[in-house]
Amino acid sequence: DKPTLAVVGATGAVGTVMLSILSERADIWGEIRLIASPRSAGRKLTVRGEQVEVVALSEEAFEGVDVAMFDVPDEVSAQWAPIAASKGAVAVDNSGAFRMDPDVPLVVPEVNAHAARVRPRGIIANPNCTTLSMIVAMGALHAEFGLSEMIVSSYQAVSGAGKDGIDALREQIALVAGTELGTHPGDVRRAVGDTGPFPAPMALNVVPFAGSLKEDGWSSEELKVRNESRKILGLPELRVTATCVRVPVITTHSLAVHARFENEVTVEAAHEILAGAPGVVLCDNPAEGEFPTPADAVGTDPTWVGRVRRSLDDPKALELFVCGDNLRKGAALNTAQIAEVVAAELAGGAAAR
Ligand code: 11C
Repeated sequence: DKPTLAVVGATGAVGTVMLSILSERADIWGEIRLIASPRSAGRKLTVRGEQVEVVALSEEAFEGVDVAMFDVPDEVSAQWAPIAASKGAVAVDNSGAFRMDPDVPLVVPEVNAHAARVRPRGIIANPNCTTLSMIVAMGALHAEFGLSEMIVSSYQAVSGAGKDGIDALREQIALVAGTELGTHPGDVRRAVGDTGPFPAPMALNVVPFAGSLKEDGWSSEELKVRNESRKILGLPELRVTATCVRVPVITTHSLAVHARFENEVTVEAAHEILAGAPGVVLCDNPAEGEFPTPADAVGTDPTWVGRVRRSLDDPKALELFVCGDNLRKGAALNTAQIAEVVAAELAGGAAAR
């Protein structure tokens, strides 16, 4: 029998992308049950070309479910993923609620698929989209050269803040289009007025803050990049510094990475590794204007890597620019891939709980 999959948060920004990804990938699932808040119950959504009615989140909704994906806010996952697990499902959670729990593996199948098998709580966590947008490429380079430090600057799309973020940027672009704004201090801010979920205008601007403020001036996003990279790569002492910046892009996060390794590196060797790494596309020919940009990477599955250079002052360090769709590999696709790893394991009969 094919396993039963539940998608919790089916109507949200990531949930919507999830339904199209489930419709595109190999059809390994029996029933796909769509679960959302009671206010969305009864709506019909299309998955695998069929209309499926959304059911309200409840304990009974998890009856007979083998794998339950959660694309919901942290507090909803914190409450409901353990309930799904207690009902016998493996919960694959895309929120931040369990990522740093030592009893919950944090999985990127191209990097550490093996970790998914050890899940004492019956929960597997999916990383933050910013970490995910670079970690497949960094995992491949680490496997060859041994990573010792990363200094990261992100250029994050507004859809990382959900549908409200997309709506805010679209409205702001409409307000500034065709004007001469952007030439005097504060003119864009006054024209835009309410900045929505962002702490400053997003149109005609870049904003050096994403997430919430944590200790010593770090943002939650910057700490997630550090902590999650360490856990996924199995390098608890890895030196990681991130500065997370929001840019006026709808979808696809970009990151500039300074990566230092245990061993000397060459651009040629890095190119060869990246070109052969599953889930990575090398796009690095600046003489021909070829490098990744969010406008070209959006809607695609791989991690796009370009601008690979060896640091001029350090033969052990590389500079690179990476783009990844934050709603696909950054969220829904990675969750779907983890669920597929679990389904394959269940089919093999190897219980891991
Ligand atoms: C953003 N990366 O771009 C965030 C959104 O921990 O899953 C995802 C937050 C998370 O705003």
